[in-house]
Amino acid sequence: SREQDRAKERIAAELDRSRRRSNALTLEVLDEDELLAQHSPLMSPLVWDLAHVGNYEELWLLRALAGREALRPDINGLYDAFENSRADRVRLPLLRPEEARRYNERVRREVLDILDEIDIAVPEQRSEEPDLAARGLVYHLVVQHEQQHSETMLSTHQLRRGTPVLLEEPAPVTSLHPPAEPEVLVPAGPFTMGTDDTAWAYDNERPAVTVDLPAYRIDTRLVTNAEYQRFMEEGGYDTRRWWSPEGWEWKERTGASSPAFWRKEERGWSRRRFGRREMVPPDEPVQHVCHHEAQAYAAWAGKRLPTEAEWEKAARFDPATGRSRRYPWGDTEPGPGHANLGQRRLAPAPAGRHPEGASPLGVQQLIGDVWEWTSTTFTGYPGFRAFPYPEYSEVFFDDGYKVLRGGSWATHPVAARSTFRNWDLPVRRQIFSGFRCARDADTD
Ligand code: AVJ
Ligand code: FE
Repeated sequence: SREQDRAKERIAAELDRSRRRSNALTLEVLDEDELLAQHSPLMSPLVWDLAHVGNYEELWLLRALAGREALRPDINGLYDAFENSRADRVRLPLLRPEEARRYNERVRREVLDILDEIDIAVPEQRSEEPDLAARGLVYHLVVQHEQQHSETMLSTHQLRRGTPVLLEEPAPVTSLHPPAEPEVLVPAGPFTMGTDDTAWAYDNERPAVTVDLPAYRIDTRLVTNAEYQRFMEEGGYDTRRWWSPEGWEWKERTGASSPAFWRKEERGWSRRRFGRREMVPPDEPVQHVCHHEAQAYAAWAGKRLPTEAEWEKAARFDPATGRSRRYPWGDTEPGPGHANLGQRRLAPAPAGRHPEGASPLGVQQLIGDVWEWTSTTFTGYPGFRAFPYPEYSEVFFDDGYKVLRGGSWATHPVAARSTFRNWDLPVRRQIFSGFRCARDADTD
């Protein structure tokens, strides 16, 4: 059908776009030694991510969906994230960069060869159960997976030492329209959290559930570098009462006294960003803070982190209709005017750069810029069913991982929506993480 043809054209285009970005972050900018090297024990060698995305594509689109035999049974274990930890991957007999390129190209050729034959229509018997092929779900998962690894690769680039290799578009020269008020009141009442979408959503976003929240206030903007510096200058890192017990223990153990990659200069604070040293821009949202730092800042500010449900209600709920939207601005897909996504610039944008992306209540920058820490531990929604495999999200439930929301400047638009859930350990800060604060409605 015409509709399927169009959906398949989009799939082919998105697959191609993800691969261009994966290659641009690896084969095109670093030599073999750098691709094979481990730049940090927190991250895989870049050549692992590169072949892993191809191997994942082979697993889901050739073996699981089309029933093909394994192309390289000998390598599947190497690229299984659960068999080998990130720190150990450098010692595996990984495909060399040129072999990884050839392997990925072979997988992709076969994927495109059979795309025509796969039926991705919505089945007659409309089932609410997810199905690998229907609505293109498994293709969309593979596209999002590779885009997520391109963000992972960027974290590796940020940790890497040596000559800078990444280029970025210059910051746009536009006037800023920051929110008029620092926070908004979100009225009490139920809203729809999560989704029943079985075309793009991951299992952990399903099913849609009604959540009734008391009224609360949430910041209309992200916490900036200047604001965070005030916390630092007022002794934030030396004042135990702002920190949780685990947070204080983390701070004492690591000796942290600023966001990651910052350094004190005579003229103020500088930061290293993809190999270049620059002064910290005061108006940009703070990033590379861990959950503990975000929580301590919020306590110092007389506020707290939003819960995951509070974040999602702020990002979706339209008080005029009572309906939950897909994005803060509505249901249309993100364009460059809505949000800072997709690695166009390699940094978050100051408040007011994307007023078109505001929520109905006037909250800005919910999508893009920085992943926002919430106070919620990652778990399944009531009625959760693992799909297509428990290792995507279920094995991380109730294990101390904190939920992050909204996507960062490094997130591709196909993996950014108001129901999308990310998670990481509360001590991690190599990710592009920041936060905004919230508070109960009845505190002044
Ligand atoms: C959702 C970012 C936590 O990187 O561990 C990539 C995404 N899952 N490959 C991760 C993912 C499998 C995941 N996060
Ligand atoms: Fe992966």
